[in-house]
Amino acid sequence: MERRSDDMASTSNVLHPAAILLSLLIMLSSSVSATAGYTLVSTIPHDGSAFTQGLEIQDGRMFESTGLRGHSQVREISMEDGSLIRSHDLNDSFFGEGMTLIDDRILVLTWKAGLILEFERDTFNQSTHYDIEGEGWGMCSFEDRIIVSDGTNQLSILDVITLEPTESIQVTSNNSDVWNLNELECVGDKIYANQWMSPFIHVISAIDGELITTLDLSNLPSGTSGDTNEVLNGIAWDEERQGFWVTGKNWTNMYLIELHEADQNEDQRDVEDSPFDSIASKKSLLLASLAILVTFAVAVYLNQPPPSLSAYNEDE
Ligand SMILES: [Ca+2]
Repeated sequence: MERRSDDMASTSNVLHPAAILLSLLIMLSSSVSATAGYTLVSTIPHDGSAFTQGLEIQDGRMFESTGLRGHSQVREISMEDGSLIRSHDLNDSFFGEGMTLIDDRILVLTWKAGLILEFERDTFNQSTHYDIEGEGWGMCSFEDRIIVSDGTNQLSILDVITLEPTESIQVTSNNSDVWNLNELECVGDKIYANQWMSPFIHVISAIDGELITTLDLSNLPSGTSGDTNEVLNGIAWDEERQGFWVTGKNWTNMYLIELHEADQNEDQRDVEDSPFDSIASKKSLLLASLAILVTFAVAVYLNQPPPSLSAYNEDE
């Protein structure tokens, strides 16, 4: 018993080289999955009465969909000063959600009505509608497919013409599901997703649903009323300015940000309040803890007390 307790004591004081190496490998792997950074490029006003659910830019024109029954609209917004150019009220029974544009079609999701509404882009006249299963939260589109979120960890893929579902993507991060996916933006081979009730935008592979990185926008000034529903929601890619416009529900500003997905921008470190605020930092802490546990387990498994302690035991 005494020898065993001595051996156990040795593992807590002396690290075997293999254990140290393993720990370093785990620590290094944790530093690879960094949080994305950003640079704030421009700020313009945003209608504080707009419960933003969808945001998209097409050919230098910005469109927005808003929610809440009796207040849901599809709108066109000036990208110069954020002013309202025109709007169309949705039926009072609809709670508007995300939106996307395909050529001259504007598609607007409804939350629980099981419908996607289609409007003519230049008249805002409703042209048709499509049935969907379940809830509608966010939407974006590539040339050949539409992506729809429903607040879960699943993204549905719809045909651009029929809006029939063709398949789905499960969004994961290191085999853990990523939930509450909301407003979306499709750019290149990636899907950018607001996470409901968080300041995060997740960057997701459109190929396999794997989380690539996460952007923490908690330092952007948000809504002014203190209402907890005033969360970040709304992301649109500005092709001309090569940045993302972001805003939130009832936010009074919109922000153009340049995204640094590899966290190579030192400025971002100044933007973050605390390293413990970011998902990546939390992940690093988790992995560091795991590294310590693995170190301990390997040392116990190897069961090799240091020479000094072995000598002490032999002397006994
Ligand atoms: Ca969008």
